[in-house]
Amino acid sequence: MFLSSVALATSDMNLKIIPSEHGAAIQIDGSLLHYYRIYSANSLGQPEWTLAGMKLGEFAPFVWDAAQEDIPSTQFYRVEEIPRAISQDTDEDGMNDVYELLRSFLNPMDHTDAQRDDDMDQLSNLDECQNGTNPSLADTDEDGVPDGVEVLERKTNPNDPLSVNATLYIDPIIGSDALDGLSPVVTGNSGPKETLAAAFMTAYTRDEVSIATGEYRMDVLPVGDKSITLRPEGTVTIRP
Ligand SMILES: [Ca+2]
Ligand SMILES: [Ca+2]
Ligand SMILES: [Ca+2]
Ligand SMILES: [Ca+2]
Repeated sequence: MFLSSVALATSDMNLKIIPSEHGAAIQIDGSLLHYYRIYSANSLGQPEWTLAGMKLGEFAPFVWDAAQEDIPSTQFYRVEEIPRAISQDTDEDGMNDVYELLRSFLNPMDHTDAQRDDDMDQLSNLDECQNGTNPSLADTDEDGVPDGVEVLERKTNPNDPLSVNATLYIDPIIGSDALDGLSPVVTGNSGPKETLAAAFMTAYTRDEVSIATGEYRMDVLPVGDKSITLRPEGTVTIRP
């Protein structure tokens, strides 16, 4: 393996070529305050350097081994040092390089991971980055309501467990179980549920259920172990 390295950065970063089980590797005397972009080229005269890898600085000198990264070994390498505090977004996917490097399932050189939903909570990884939620945990604040439901449906704070409370509405006249239950009036997909069962099924613990005047059937109510507050708004009759 033939390695050459040219430091681009403003600091006096120390690079060394060291032996590795694949031939040779670059040892970077990095710092925790920086991250590094490693470029490769087939000849030093080549005008375009190709981005071959990225790595966070570590406490001690660390090694970047081209063979382990599946990069051809007969190349020249160049290392660029960038302060973490002014992280760039190399793949231009909206998530900055340091955010991605800190999470092993993200790749700062692949923009397609921004639209993936790795924890299946309805928020893409980019949405999670922008909302400050955990992209590998479906319910960041552990209040029982998934991140996607909080951000997209309820407009509650996904990072505050006390923001879980929502009022669900039921109305036997204007309601429909196809609506989301989050509004007392019908606008688009929003509006009251029609049945007690549908409202209780949709509710999360610490929600209130506002029950409009009217007659309701006593369904088998799927409350489970939820703790829900019921608020009758007038004369509510429940018949078998
Ligand atoms: Ca990115
Ligand atoms: Ca997600
Ligand atoms: Ca999440
Ligand atoms: Ca939550």
